[in-house]
Amino acid sequence: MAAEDLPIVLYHYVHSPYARRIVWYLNLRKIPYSQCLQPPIMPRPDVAQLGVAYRRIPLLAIGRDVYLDTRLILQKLEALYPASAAHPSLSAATAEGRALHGGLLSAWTNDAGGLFWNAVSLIPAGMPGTNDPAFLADRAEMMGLPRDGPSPISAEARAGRRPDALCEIAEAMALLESTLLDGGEKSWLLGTERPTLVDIEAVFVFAWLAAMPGALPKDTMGPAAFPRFYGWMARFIKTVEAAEKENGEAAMVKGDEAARMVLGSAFAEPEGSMDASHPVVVAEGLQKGDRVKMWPTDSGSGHKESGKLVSMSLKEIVVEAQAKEGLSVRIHAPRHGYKVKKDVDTSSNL
Ligand SMILES: N[C@@H](CCC(=O)N[C@@H](CS)C(=O)NCC(=O)O)C(=O)O
Repeated sequence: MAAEDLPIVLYHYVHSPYARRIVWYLNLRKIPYSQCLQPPIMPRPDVAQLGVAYRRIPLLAIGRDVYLDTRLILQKLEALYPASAAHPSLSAATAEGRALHGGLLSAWTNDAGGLFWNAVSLIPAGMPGTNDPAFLADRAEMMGLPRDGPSPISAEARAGRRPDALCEIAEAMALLESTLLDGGEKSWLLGTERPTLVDIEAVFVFAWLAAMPGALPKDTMGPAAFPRFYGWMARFIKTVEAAEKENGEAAMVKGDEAARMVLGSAFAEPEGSMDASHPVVVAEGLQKGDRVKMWPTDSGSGHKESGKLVSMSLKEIVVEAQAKEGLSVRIHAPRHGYKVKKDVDTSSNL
């Protein structure tokens, strides 16, 4: 069965800037999907019943394959849903554009110390929900810290980092203003007629901040300071809102229904194989079928997938894990930012 015929389920919550990347993408390409809304803090039993330990948002299931991390999710959607008149591609047509969205921009925005992490420090003190002790304890756990210790994202801690974070974000706005948005009338960063993945990669952190009153100082970092940048961001928001309206809201499914959809499906991809020359495969002596643990290294590292290693390449790690009722799912993570190790605990599933 072609991937296009399988159900897509997005597990997310609406305020997640990472989830917005996927919602924008799906709407711009008019790819139908269902959404299973999740609480903003753990536990997430809807995800657990798939046999998935990952604690971050979003996750995307295509049939019985579950994809972690928006960087891999976007690549997979591009590969599994080839461009057609009904679903136009968002890939860049040029090598420079593909280099930007194929890794350079996503490292700039996502990796430790990148734009997303600085943006977290700019969340205004009074932002609803962010001072809730349960939220702070949850996010401390996500960062591998004691739940009851001083929070690295309390309003006070954020205020301490604010000046440096403002510099990082201002520098990033100035870079776009003076390079990709410089010169001539340009709607999108690559000068294309429609937005591309480059726009999605570059805009998501800024769009999140711009929607939080008080996050950015208007005088020094507003439209007067960066007119082309703000014009581009406003165009992008307008375009994705129009696409969302045109497609209608994605069907909402509860956790049990979502699990039935996922577990009752075929796999979206063939099983894949092990790249025998992969440096990690060689160093760890990994083989297909090994029982392994797999986890992200930047945050949420305490939540480790546990299952059977299915395939590994320079781009991706795939582990088969036990879901409910004796069924399994294949969990895909990008190699960048993830670790896989042989599991010495033989009581783990599969
Ligand atoms: N690199 C990941 C980052 C995802 C991420 O950090 N998501 C945030 C929400 S925006 C998260 O999961 N926060 C903790 C949580 O919701 O449990 C990706 O691209 O998907």
